[in-house]
Amino acid sequence: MEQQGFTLWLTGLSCSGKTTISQIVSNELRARGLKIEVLDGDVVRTNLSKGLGFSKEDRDLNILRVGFVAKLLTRNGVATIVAAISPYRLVRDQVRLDIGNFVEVFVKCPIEVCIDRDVKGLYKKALAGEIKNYTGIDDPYEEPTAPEVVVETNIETPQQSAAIVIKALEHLGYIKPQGRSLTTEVYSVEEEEAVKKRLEDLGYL
Ligand code: ADX
Repeated sequence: MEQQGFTLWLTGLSCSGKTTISQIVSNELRARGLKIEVLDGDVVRTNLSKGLGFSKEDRDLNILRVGFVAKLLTRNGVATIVAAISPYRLVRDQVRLDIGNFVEVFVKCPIEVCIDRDVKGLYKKALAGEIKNYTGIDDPYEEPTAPEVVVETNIETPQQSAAIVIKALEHLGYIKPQGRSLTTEVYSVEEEEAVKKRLEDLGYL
């Protein structure tokens, strides 16, 4: 059977864990033999969206461009993973409609934890007023109202969050269920229980 394309869209604050989860998920899907492309905000902004800033207009334009590419890939059977803050609900819903096979993942993490992580030191600059319009500081983030998946990266390990995403894709019928994950199968009994509990909460078990 030919692979069905879909777009897995990870939205969430900066430092919430979108890139980390997208890497684990893409490795797992690749290991299962799927064709994969990852469109990561940080990378896209160095080429496809080079020159765009962080006003609402520029962010929406960025998301529409990424959405357009994701649509082309999706209709050609590629498992497409997008990792972008995508803070505005309306444009996220617009690309959802346009793409069709769309799985929205809310990568949820309290802003305090994101500030604590501050991988690139940009929150520090934003809090010092050196960067303006930083998402979560002085710029909005509109949480999804009906995402297909929610992962909580302040209480789950990246492996657990990735496992929840994979299970959701299986549940939604985009990928074939597989007894054992090839790359996410590294957690303990306690972690396995936590994943199971989350999937039950999501209504997937
Ligand atoms: S989006 O809002 O248009 O979806 P995107 O995911 O592409 O954002 O880019 C976010 C990345 O840009 C962050 O990871 C961060 O490194 C960097 N960045 C620079 N300025 C800002 C800002 N004002 N707000 C958010 N992220 C910023």
